[in-house]
Amino acid sequence: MRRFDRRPLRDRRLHGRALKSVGILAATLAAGQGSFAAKAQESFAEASRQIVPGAAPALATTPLRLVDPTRVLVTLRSGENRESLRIEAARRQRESAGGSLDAVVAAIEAGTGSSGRSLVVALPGSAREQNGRAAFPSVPAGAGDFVTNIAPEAAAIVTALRQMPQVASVEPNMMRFANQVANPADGFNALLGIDRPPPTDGIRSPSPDVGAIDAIIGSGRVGGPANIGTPPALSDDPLSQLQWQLLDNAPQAAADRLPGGTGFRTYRAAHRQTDTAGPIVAIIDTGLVASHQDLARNRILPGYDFISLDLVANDGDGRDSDPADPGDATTAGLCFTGSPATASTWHGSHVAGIAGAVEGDNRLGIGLPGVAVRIVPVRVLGRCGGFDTDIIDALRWAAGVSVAGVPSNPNPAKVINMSLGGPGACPAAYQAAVDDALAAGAVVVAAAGNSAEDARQSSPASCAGVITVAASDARGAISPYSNFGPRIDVLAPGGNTQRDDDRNGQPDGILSIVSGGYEFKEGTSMAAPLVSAVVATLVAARPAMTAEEARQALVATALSRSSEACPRGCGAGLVQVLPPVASAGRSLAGSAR
Ligand SMILES: [Ca+2]
Ligand SMILES: [Ca+2]
Ligand SMILES: [Ca+2]
Repeated sequence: MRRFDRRPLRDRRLHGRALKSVGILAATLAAGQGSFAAKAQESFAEASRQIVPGAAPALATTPLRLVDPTRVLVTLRSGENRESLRIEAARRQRESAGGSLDAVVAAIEAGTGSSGRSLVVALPGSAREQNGRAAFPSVPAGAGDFVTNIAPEAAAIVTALRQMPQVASVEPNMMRFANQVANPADGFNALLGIDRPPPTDGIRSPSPDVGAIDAIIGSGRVGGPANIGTPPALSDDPLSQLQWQLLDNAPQAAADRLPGGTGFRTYRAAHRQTDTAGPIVAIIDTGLVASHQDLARNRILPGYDFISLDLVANDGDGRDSDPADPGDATTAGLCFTGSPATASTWHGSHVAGIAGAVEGDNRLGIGLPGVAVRIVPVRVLGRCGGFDTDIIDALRWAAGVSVAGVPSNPNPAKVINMSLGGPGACPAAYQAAVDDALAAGAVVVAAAGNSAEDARQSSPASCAGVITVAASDARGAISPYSNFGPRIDVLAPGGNTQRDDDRNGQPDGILSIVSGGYEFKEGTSMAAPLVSAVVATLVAARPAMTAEEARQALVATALSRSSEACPRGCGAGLVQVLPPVASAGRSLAGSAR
């Protein structure tokens, strides 16, 4: 999360680790993959003893909130709706002297995006964009009421709305961010040959990534001495050998298992022949690079682009039916004064690939985790992040709830993945949208956030009813960037690109698709979609499963963590997918037969 404050945090963390004589991690960034050979000289047991996730520094800086000065989120009390609010405002307008409430009535009448108890109200007096750059006030989190940072006439409307008995809350429309840690792995991605554009010939024909990976796996050229062993293939997909998160779980590392494994290897062995029409998983993110060769095109369903501001959208228009990801690169100063230039993340494609958007056993790239899910790409994040107003509409739409001004989703999702977030406890407007999605039958999975802080201070991770996922490394220990605490439901592999605990000479990031190839990333963003994949296996066995039943099944099969591996709380522990006959889902699966 917080794309813009990741870099200083990472720098501090690296510095702190270097002081703990794990200086090879700092060298990783400086020297590329060569430092991983040094890392490989530690035994796995030695590495496991160095679990110090609690050593991650607390955030020293106050994170910024980027607030849209032109819109607010109004959440009404139970039983109220926009019409009852409008009537109340009109009554107060008649009784007031001087027409001071005219603007309030007009704002309510023009309110959009209404769905039940939620309303988006436009505010006068400011712009979101000036001269092609964002013009958002940036407000330090916890700096008090946002109305002090918006135009006086807008603040007057907010104050008047808050006085209406129908109104439960008036909240700022904030920016949220992808929960991806700034990626240090780009240096060795060149080794994989993935900086090149994808080949355009047939999907099953030989492709550069196959040859590149042959040069890496098992050769010792990169990994140095003492590899644990070349893992047996998870599938026909050559890069699946780098998908350590899918290995089975065991206390001691071996060729086909890791302490950080989740059991998908065995699961897939039993489910290779069932790749037809799995559960529908919506990915609420940056969109999808639909031209990627490894995408399972017949399992990508129509999505939607919910980004309303073109500065964010980067596609020349507002909302539309095309969720393709045109990139989210920014120039310096685009998002706020002093914001750095950033490269495109292709975050949504990466997340979708982890959840199962790729083709399995096609002898290309990476493999599938569990069942062959169908993917609904829903675009909400672009340049600078994404607004609450767009994310909340997207969440409802993904679940099949109607959203004003948008055609209904013909393929309501059973699982909704949200690898995004921002500072602060769950806003009422988010909770209302989550409640609507749950009521529609969806299971909502959210990344816990990457601020190394209590997940109760991040949203939507902190919203009631979502499955909140912290990130772990190949040892099954919480990753140092991961949020933690009592709000976490389960831990899942999000990677740690500063470690090589599986001893293959590659950083232990999570490999997935990006524009032009594949990339290791790390973050709770990468952990959440693997939990979505686990939920998909549960839902495949029992389609009517509720979100709470899914959460209980995840908790029942998770492997509890020691206080050393997870000192500040990661819920039930490391998530596991188990074949239905052996899992806590057995009775659930059985009842569906
Ligand atoms: Ca658009
Ligand atoms: Ca593949
Ligand atoms: Ca590795």
